[in-house]
Amino acid sequence: MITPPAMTFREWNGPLTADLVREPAKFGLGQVPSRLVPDATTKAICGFCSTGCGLKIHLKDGEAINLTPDPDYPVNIGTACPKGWEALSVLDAPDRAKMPVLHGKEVDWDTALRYFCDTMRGILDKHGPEAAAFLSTGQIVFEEMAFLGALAKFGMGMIHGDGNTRQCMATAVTAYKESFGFDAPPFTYGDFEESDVLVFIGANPCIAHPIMWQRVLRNQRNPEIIVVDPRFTETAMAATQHYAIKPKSDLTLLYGIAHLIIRDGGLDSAFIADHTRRFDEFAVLVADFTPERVSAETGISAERLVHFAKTIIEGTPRVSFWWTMGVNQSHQATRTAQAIINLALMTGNIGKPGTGANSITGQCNAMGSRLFSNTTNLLGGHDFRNPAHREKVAAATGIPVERIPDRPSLAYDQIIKAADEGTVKAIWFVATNPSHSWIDQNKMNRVLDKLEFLVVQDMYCTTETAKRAHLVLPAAGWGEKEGCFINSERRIGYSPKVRRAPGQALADFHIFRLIAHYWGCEDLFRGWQTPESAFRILQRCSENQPCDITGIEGHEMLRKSGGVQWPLSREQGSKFEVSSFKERRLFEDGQFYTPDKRAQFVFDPPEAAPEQRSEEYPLILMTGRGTSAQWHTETRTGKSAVLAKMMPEELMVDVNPVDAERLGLCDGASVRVVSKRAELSAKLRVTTCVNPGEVFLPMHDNRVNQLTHASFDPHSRQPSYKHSAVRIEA
Ligand SMILES: Nc1nc2c(c(=O)[nH]1)N[C@H]1C(S)=C(S)[C@@H](COP(=O)(O)OP(=O)(O)OC[C@H]3O[C@@H](n4cnc5c(=O)[nH]c(N)nc54)[C@H](O)[C@@H]3O)O[C@H]1N2
Ligand SMILES: Nc1nc2c(c(=O)[nH]1)N[C@H]1C(S)=C(S)[C@@H](COP(=O)(O)OP(=O)(O)OC[C@H]3O[C@@H](n4cnc5c(=O)[nH]c(N)nc54)[C@H](O)[C@@H]3O)O[C@H]1N2
Ligand code: SF4
Ligand SMILES: [Mo]
Repeated sequence: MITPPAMTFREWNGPLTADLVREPAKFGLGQVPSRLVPDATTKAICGFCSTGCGLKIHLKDGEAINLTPDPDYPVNIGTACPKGWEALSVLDAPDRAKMPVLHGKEVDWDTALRYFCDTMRGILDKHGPEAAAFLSTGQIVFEEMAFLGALAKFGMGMIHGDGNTRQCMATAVTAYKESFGFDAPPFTYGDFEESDVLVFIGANPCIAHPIMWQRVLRNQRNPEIIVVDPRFTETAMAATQHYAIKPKSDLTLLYGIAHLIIRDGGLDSAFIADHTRRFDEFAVLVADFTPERVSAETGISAERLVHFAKTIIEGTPRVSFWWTMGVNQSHQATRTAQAIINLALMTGNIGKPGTGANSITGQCNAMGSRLFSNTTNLLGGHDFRNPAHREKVAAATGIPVERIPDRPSLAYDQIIKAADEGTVKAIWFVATNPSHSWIDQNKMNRVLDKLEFLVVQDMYCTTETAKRAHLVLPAAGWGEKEGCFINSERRIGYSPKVRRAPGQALADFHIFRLIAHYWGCEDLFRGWQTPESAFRILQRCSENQPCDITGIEGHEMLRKSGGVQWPLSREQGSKFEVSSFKERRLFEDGQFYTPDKRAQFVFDPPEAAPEQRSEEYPLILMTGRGTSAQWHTETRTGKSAVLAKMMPEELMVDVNPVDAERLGLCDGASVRVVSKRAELSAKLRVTTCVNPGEVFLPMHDNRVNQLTHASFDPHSRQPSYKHSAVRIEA
């Protein structure tokens, strides 16, 4: 039992019983914790994007009062973007969730947790294990994410649970698994600096990953920078070549480039023969993608296509390919990502400095969610369907094997469909705000309103989803709890607790421990006392997997070393020295994770996007990030006065001058943007940054997803947020 005066940050995450929720003050909740040395500095990892910047947190009397970017962290080397600088101020917002709220009334934790367990159990007992689901996030530390997945599935008996990473990274996961045999982004950020040619496809890092872009700017090799984006973005402006293709014509373009690389002698035949499979069939497919055809379908002239291919051929062997949501959010997203992978494989641009087929992740812990959320994959990148994998994870976690489901979850959209049809009756949302962020939002909200039980666990009580919830569980946020994130280059970084959460908000980790206790399954989770003990369990789950992290000596090693990229097996760990392990890329030996160690060419012919222009809706709406100061649904960044100055005051819709003239509208006009599903008002921004026939809206306004057309990639089930038909009216 812990005694209050000796309370430390670590111990807050320590043993917990129901006493805690009855007498929170006794356990230090509502008091300033006493361990931290006054006026000292500690190190953390930013909790917004997947760049994973290191921050120095400055403390006074045990509380974080300020922060500065960490000059010694290998990721950001002393820089941070506006969100990182403002990470502490958004914790002080007045709408922080401070108490559990049940049917609109504040209640104590004991009442909330009894209600949660009674209601969930009632639904699962009455309707079976498929009647309740959880939907989690890439924005909490992976020890918490794994705890949620383990608790819901192994403890409470759910089968279905997915996360907002479905909206974001599912495509890259599926593409890598099929092509490389495991979900394994191969790069290290050093590759930004070591490339001769960087190709960005459907990515706008100047806005979405500004500190990765800083790494590009450090490149001393005078690189060619190619951007493939229908819009003339900030990144396209900084590039040396911009290909403003027709929306969703990427697959055709990439096959056309492959065609030209074959035609113009750019193949690495030795690499293809020794390390890949199915190239010959791929070559047959791309033979039809002549420059003439590709030019007609993409809107890029044949001469420019040849120049694009020539740049890759001449840049080889140091060409790196980078992609983000312009690719992952498409009706043929997985095949498009694989068309990028195919280009890297056929030119041998993989496993060497400055190369790679590199998917940039989105949220601070998207990579952690891919490996450890226990949703699509069983903990540690395992397969629920594989009996040997279930046995292994049972042994590693001490959970009886019969409690591990023998099939993966339904995908997010399938869970929502099941809720619409009434088979899923309860959903528990943790750290995600789908009432704003899900595609075809009005439909989503109608489904949410049908649920018998909607639980939201969030830092703020005012999110669009929390407002619809029957029960809101108040959560501590970044900086108010400890644990690890895994960034885009597979770097695992530790972030400490440097603030006290407001009111009775608790770390998600604590909430899960309490639920295990109230549910009566805490015996199964004896090993999950603290984030660090959960980390140890997850290390055991990762053993002998491509993502093996058994060589990491706990959180302390991560704190001291500037983060560690996976894998780090026990054997590698025994030789670990910071200098030699600072930057590592995968596949240096040309050995992939497939059974025959060869990477696979995967391809399918291009198809048209489901919703096309019509007379009534003649424009294609694209959506995405607006400014580097805005984060998603703005629950956090919307609370900073500093960031507010860096974003537009009103929603602006970008329209080409040709369309504006046709509509007889001028810059700044008030307009309505109308799709088959809904309409919204916005200010017109007349700009050549979008092509005629195309318009753009930032995703941060909570009405934008009312317009979007719900279509999904068939393999990854990721929503295609960037292709809907609309019209504009005065
Ligand atoms: N400031 C800020 N930074 C963020 C985030 C944030 O909300 N705000 N979110 C984070 C997250 S979770 C993610 S996933 C990343 C997303 O990072 P990005 O993917 O870079 O951002 P997006 O703006 O969604 O989309 C990138 C580009 O895709 C283009 N695009 C649209 N349609 C097509 C197409 O058919 N083909 C091609 N080639 N391109 C197309 C858009 O014009 C856009 O410029 O950002 C992360 N970083
Ligand atoms: N139209 C359109 N829509 C899109 C996209 C697009 O490009 N266009 N992009 C999609 C993409 S890539 C993504 S990733 C999604 C993001 O969609 P969401 O996940 O819905 O967006 P966020 O605003 O990041 O929501 C995270 C929530 O978690 C809460 N939170 C933060 N930290 C914690 C914590 O530690 N604990 C708890 N319990 N809560 C916490 C925040 O307050 C917030 O409410 O949006 C998708 N939606
Ligand atoms: S680039 Fe990403 S990780 Fe770095 S400070 Fe900005 S939001 Fe944080
Ligand atoms: Mo994302």
